Amino acid sequence: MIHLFTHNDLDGVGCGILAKIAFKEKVTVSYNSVGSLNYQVADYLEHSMANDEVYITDLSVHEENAKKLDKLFDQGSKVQFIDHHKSALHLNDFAWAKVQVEYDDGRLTSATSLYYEYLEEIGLIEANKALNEFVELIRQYDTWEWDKNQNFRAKRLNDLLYMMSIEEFETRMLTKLSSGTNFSFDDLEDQLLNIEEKKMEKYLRRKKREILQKQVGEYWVGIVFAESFLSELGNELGKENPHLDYIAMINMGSRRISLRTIHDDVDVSEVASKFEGGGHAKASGCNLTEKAYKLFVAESFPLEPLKSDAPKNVFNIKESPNGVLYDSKSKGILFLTPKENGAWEIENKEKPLNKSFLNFKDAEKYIKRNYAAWLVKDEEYVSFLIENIRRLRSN
Ligand SMILES: [Mn+2]
Repeated sequence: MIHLFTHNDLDGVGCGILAKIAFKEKVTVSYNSVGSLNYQVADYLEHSMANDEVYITDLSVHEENAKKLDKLFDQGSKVQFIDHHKSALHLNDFAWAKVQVEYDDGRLTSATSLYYEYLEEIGLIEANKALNEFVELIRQYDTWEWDKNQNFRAKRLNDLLYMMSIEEFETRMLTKLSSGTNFSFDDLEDQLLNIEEKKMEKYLRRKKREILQKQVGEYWVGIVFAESFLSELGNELGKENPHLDYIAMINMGSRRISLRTIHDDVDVSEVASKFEGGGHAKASGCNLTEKAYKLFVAESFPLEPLKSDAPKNVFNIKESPNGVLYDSKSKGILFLTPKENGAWEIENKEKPLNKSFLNFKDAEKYIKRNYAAWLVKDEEYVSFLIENIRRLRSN
């Protein structure tokens, strides 16, 4: 038998689909989470037969499994490991491993693109236009190149996977790819994706109104209870609240926290490591441990959600040379005014705060963090300016 062990995300499933095209019914594909791969591989190695072939893609094996695979390889079995994660580069010491993070031209690789090239090279798969497109969409999704290229087809392909079971997705893709011409979504898939997008927009709007802010350790954190569309939600909340260091999305059911940041000087994998977790600098996850529960849930429960900035203003806009008006529950009205050399000052209910800020961003960060202030609507701004025009002119 031929076995493929691969990741259960789009890049891993892409490898599974390629294996089914190459080996047809001779291959058994097992989709794994990061946590389950080594158990599955160890279990398989206990029962493997002499003429079995084993492929592992998009996930890394630990030392013990690597040694066992090496033994199998030495005995003449077909073993091939293909991955694109930096963390697996050390496995290149083995003759059966191919780990490559980027191509010679600088583009990042994905497991699906590497596996596709491998299968083509040894003549097990024949390249065609549909397959090229399919593999490239997955590569762009997995490396986030789609975001830079605004390649929404890549994003939609990933969304489609999460809207159905892996088996159903496989069947659909295999049918689509058998035509060999262009890779495109059919009407039903387009409709499903449109409905899902509407659902997501509604969910994000609701969650944006539920965000709380508090200090946890050295950082200011935006906290929201959520369990769906986490990457989109984390990204939007981060962009909408640049005064927050990171966003923590709490799933009470699974007792997990997802952490996201848009800032280069914040590393959320470090935060996650304090609560039995880890990941990347910009996106990571951890357990809702007792300590985390106290900091993120119990202490935030009495807080009120943040009010968002008025979205459609023409006059009261950030960095306006005429000044920018905010309101807050604890301090009342706050008026930010530009001074010479780009500095900004704040007055609170007509009295200066006696603080000067290097730029608008710092001034806004200060009132948003300390007073949970929000940008008021144009109407309020205009009446404020009319009422205060004399005083402001004489300043
Ligand atoms: Mn991958």
